[in-house]
Amino acid sequence: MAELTTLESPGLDFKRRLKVDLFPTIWCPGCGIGTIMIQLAMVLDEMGLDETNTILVTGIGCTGRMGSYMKHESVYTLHGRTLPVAEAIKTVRPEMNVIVVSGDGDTASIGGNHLIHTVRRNARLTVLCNNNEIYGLTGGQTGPTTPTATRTLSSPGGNPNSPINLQGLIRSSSHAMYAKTTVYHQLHMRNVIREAIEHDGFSFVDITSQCIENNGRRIGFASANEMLTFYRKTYKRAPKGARQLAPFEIGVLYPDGHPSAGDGAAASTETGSAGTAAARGAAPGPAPVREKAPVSDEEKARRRAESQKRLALMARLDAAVKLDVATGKISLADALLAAGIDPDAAP
Ligand SMILES: Cc1ncc(C[n+]2csc(CCOP(=O)(O)OP(=O)(O)O)c2C)c(N)n1
Ligand code: SF4
Ligand SMILES: [Mg+2]
Repeated sequence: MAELTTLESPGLDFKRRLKVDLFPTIWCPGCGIGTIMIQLAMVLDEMGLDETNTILVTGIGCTGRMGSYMKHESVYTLHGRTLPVAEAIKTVRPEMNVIVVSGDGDTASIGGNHLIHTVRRNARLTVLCNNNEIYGLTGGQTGPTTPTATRTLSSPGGNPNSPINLQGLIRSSSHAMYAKTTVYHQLHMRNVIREAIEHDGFSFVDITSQCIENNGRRIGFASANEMLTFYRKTYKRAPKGARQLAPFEIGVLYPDGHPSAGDGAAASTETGSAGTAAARGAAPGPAPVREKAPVSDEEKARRRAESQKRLALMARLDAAVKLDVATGKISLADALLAAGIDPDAAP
């Protein structure tokens, strides 16, 4: 049986990963966090990951509220302490998939020391960092990824400091995978979240997203839509084969020697946070290139059916085997064979 790997047509099945009865969420209208949650739910659903094999760990901040809206066991840790908690869970329950969802402040400021050492130890975790370049929850103070010169609640004259170089920090480990994406580039985000979960080592997805209320309006954006348009016009896919992402490039950087290394990014000597505010005055780039050719309705229906069949088959596997399939350790076909399940027989 051919291996089924589509991600393009998830349908609405991902809703089963969400506590929709708790909606509307606490997040401001137009906040980027909800988009990240939907994309994560889609990936989990596509991969067949559920509460039996996947745990979420979140920190304090607007981003940290995500755990309460998802149908997974989740730990709402102290501010800055997601990583030691996540690593402890992974240590005692290595068969579980552990996904950290945290803000840029939580991850790189108060949690920065943990980040250095979790990367160094190559903990088998995936971090989704909602990088809104601000302390959102507390009203919009300067954070570690706030670009230089950005006006914030705590730096009304403009941030005098340089943002932390997350890419460089993560890539200081020879094992870690680093991906950059944005809330505008939803298909790209979905694909890199999946790749990060599949990565056998520490993986970090740095997601530029909008905090319209406590950052965007202060730096001149009238709406969340304006911020998304800015991401669309400014961020470009990195060329294939490079080993570093330039500012405003999205892509994936794998460890050296990884089969996919060299597929993701552009060569550049510049690093660090690209900077929403700093780039506001820059001339807009050329019109963005579509991420993929349009897909016909027939093709979408075929992929949806394929995806549903995969999910139905995944549901018949033990949780541990399901996790191995979802993270690419074995193929679905091999797992079914080992379990004595005929993929073409009715369940
Ligand atoms: C130990 C501790 N220090 C400080 C705070 C106050 N605090 C709560 S959230 C937060 C920053 C949130 O920013 P970020 O992590 O980027 O998350 P966002 O709200 O932007 O999603 C701070 C400083 C706290 N709750 N606990
Ligand atoms: S304050 Fe900012 S990050 Fe927090 S919910 Fe509102 S828009 Fe989102
Ligand atoms: Mg933040």
